[in-house]
Amino acid sequence: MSAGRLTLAVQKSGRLAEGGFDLLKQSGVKLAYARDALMRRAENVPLDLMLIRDDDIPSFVASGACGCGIVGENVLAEAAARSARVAGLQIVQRLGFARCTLKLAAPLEGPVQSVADLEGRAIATSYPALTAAYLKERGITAEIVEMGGSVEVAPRMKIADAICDLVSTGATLEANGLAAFETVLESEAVLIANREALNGAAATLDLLVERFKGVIASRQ
Ligand code: PRT
Ligand code: ZN
Repeated sequence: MSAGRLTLAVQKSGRLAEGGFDLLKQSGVKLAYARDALMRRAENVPLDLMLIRDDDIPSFVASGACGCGIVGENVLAEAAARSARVAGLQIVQRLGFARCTLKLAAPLEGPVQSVADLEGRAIATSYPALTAAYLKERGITAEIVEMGGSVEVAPRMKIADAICDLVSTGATLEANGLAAFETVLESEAVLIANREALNGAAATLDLLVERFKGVIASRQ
């Protein structure tokens, strides 16, 4: 990371990458061609992109490896529940894309139809810290089964009685015979920053935020 240049962590590929690159393009940021798979340099702004998995973005920003990053609130909240350093990061700007909701869901007409029915049951999720915090707040004791993906198959495979997973259109739940009964977290992409790790590039962050705001306003 060179002094005076801002490093922005962006998902390498996926839903956040798509929206993130669109936003940067519409904000007038021109990226230089690069063979480097990890870093992309902007030509017309003192900005470098670091392309990583979305799950790694909160810790890269918290550690100061990147001054700022674009991440889903779901990933940020899960990481913040595990790390005080991540919990101390600031959301600088809400970005209005990659909207989704972390929901509790269970098989239609099964024994779990409400939060109270979760007592003593098993819940599959990729968000164990958020799920545990939610259950604790409601005084419910349940087993959390952590899964890296394909959480929606867990009830059918008898791995769990319910799931806590991201929903956008609801098509995945429907295709798997599941119905949502509770919202745990509403999420969208957000710009997070570590003000202590800006490396002399605070003005670039301000410029980026102003341009992002302009693009977001023009979309409404
Ligand atoms: O490789 P990497 O770890 O970077 O990518 P990833 O596979 O973890 O993430 P990716 O690209 O799938 O999602 C990145 C972020 O996009 C998430 O962390 C959310 O902030 C946001 N997002 C928005 C979503 C969805 N919508 C979404 N629908 N992330 C995942 N889903 C999945 C969900 O898990 C479920 O399997 O889509 C399915 C449900 O979609 P519907 O439309 O059928 O309801
Ligand atoms: Zn991920």
